[in-house]
Amino acid sequence: MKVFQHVSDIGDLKTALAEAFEIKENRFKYSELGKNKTALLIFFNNSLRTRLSTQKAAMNLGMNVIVLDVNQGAWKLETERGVIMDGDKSEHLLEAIPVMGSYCDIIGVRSFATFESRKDDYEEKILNQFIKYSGRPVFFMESATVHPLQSFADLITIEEYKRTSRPKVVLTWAPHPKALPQAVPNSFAQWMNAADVDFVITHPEGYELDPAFAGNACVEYDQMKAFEGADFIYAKNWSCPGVTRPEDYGKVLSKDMSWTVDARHMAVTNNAFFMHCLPVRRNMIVSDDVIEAPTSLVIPEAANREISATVVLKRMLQAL
Ligand code: AN0
Ligand code: CP
Repeated sequence: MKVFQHVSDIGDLKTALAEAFEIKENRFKYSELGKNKTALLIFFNNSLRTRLSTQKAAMNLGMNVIVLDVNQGAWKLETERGVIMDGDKSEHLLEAIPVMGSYCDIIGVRSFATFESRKDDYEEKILNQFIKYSGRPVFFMESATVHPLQSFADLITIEEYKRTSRPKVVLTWAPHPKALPQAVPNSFAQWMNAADVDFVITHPEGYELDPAFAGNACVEYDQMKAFEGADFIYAKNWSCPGVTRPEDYGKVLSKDMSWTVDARHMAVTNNAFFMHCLPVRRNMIVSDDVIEAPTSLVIPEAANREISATVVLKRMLQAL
């Protein structure tokens, strides 16, 4: 595997899940594979889980790890070609990327949507430059439009906890004070569409996900109706994807607190498990009682980030 961006990059999901459970059984099984290989993890944005779980995954495989927080200590980077660099940016991404590539064997990058241009975000302008100029395999640690390590961990979690062969999985929008990216719901939709689940998306009008990710998934605008009989509730806020009105891209269109997932919502489900990628704002996205209930999977879900990252790095090491 040279790029880990979309669900298609991981190939057959049953095989990927079998590999995940093999690693979960013994996470050090491939501890010789990464000997004298270096993973470089580049963060343009904050992180707790991705930072720790991906480092742990690299260490499971015997790799060396370097972490760079671009905004803390590195030179401020220009990303546009052709600009006269007479401002506060000291270095261009076009030099920085191959330099970073020269110090490692595999690169992971986190670079969120900036919401400045829908086109630039959805064309993955930053990550595509890493793919093009680093000379290394690149895995996405949440880009402008996708968060595949999260979705793979989510799939592993659903596989572990499902009580029926084809569970009903509901992705629900929930309110949040600030504009958040669409990367998590985009990837979750893409992975659920590829998995053997009954998948439903619910959100207020205007929050329609890009069809490249939502595919043919069922969209139900009545949240309570969507929750009926659900086996898994996956909550997430996202800002306007700008599908129906491009001028609204990245905007907060609703703060409707009736969408906060609480006991009233969970009561109509099939005693559903609650999932969220974290970090989560309590009593905005989900009530205290729902996230603290025995049916809340947020901690095992986060723990599975180590497993998804180990599988992805293992595949990349095997293809070096
Ligand atoms: C980010 C997001 O919504 O994409 C990261 C989630 C993993 N969340 C925040 O910025 C709060
Ligand atoms: N879920 C997730 O990616 O968390 P971090 O932003 O803390 O890495």
